[in-house]
Amino acid sequence: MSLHSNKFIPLALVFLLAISANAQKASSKSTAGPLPNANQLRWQDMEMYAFIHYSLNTYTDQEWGFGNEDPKLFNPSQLDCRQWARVCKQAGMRGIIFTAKHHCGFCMWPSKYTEYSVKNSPWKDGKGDVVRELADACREEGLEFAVYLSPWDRNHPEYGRHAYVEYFRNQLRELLTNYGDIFEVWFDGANGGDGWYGGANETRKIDRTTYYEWPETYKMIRQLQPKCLIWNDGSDRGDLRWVGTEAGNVGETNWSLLYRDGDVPYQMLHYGVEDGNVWCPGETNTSIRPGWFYHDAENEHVKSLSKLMDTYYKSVGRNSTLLLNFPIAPNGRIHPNDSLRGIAFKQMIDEVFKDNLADKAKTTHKGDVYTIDFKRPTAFNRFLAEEDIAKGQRVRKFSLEALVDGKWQPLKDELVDNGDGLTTIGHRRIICFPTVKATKLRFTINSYKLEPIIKKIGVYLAPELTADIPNSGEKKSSGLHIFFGSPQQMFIDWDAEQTISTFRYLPPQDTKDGIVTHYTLWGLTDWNNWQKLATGEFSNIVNNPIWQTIKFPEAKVRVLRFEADRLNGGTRMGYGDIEIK
Ligand code: FUL
Repeated sequence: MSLHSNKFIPLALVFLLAISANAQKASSKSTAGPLPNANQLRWQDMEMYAFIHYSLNTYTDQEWGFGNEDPKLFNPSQLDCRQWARVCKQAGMRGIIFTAKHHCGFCMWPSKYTEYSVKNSPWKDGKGDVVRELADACREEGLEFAVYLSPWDRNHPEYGRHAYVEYFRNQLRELLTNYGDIFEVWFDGANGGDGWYGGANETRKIDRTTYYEWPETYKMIRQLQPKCLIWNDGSDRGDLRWVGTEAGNVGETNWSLLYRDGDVPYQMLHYGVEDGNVWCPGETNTSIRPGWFYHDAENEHVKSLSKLMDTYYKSVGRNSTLLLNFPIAPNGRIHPNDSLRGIAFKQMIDEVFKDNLADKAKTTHKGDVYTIDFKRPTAFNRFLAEEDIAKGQRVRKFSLEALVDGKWQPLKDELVDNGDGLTTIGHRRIICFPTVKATKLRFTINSYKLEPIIKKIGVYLAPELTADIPNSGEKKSSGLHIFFGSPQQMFIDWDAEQTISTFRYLPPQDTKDGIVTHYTLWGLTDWNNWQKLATGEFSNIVNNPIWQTIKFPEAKVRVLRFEADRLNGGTRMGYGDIEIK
């Protein structure tokens, strides 16, 4: 029973329950709950691995292709999978998950089940196979290899009917049979509805819970690759779960458990469930730059080192793994801005954790209290603890105190907004706080499901990282004159005619209502004739609410009208910022 969830328990009873809970912490009947299997344990130890997004989108400057893009666009001049593997390795990644097929349906290997693949591209005269080259490069670099195969396929004529499910399974069989060991399969749940679908050009929605016949597909995966982990976004329970956001963080409370059945709303994805009946740990996925695919316009927006470190603490440091995306540029290589930042990221992790101050101190352990005695005042700002998760995830709550000038001071996690953030440990928990100079550190486990088994304790002094500003380059549109003609029409007017060719939209950052998913942009010079400048969709804007860029042929306008043809939710268009160039 959770004391917090029931507002109607009389106060006296709350008090009694609290006393008995405190006295016992874990009752004799408690269990640790479900345990991880060998695959999940091995996966958790990988800690960081890379995503690579590369497809026709790379050549059309899109995040989601419609399914009718020409395979001839795929003709990289310097495609080099070894460069990708080397960069990922130096960035501390232990494996690579590759977009073998994204939502547009274009296959990066010459599948025998479709013509929509590299075999009809000019690259290597149609004889190339990117999946093969990357699988080989990973093996050479000692990295594990995995595939992303989008269930939603905007190219396939049969999408939405049973025949497509057979096709999808055939493709998966090719990937799981011909490319050696695959450590994970990634089945993205996105389905925006509309697509080319072999020329039908229509909207096809499916029932995520039944359409793909996952149990049958899972059986095939287990047979072909018994060590492969299944990632499936909220549908039939796989071995791993999404954490509900692509921003690169999981909840500070992060249980590796879910309920076997039923829907998985954001709260469960982000925090797991304490009394879940199946082990389903969270994998934190995010990109090293705003989008998943490469866009020239984002070259100066590669995430800063402090942002990447923040992501590390909020993923690996919160009982999760980090799946960090590196997009491939049109020339077929990882852009130098991304590779340099990735390598600096790994160096910074090594720097922070190179010297465990607890190793030189004396640690005593009495009951649920660990005391680390440094003997003399010692500066530190990071605390790390690991549970032996093979025996389950047990710790609910702990506290940390530093002995400074003879007084015990409580420490809290500075990366959380509410409370002290000292909840759940699991595979690894890292707590960040401002530097203290203390002679002792006290770590007390206040509440647990079953007697905790702590495998490791670490205390570190991380260097200050103040030089870079996360999200630099994001400006406020204070100079623009914006007004709404109706709830879904934004007007921007200038005193004098402007020559423009780019419109940028930052969706609202604090809500998913009002996010524009489909738009039309109009320009006006004379108050009479509206000229259509652009129309389209903002792909993946709901899960990844980043700046969206619309480019159009140069136009002279006095007034611009930005219309929401579709909103994600709500009735009013929302925005975080607008930029026009
Ligand atoms: C999303 C997809 O729609 C994006 O395009 C990207 O592949 C990301 C990793 O998952 O949901």
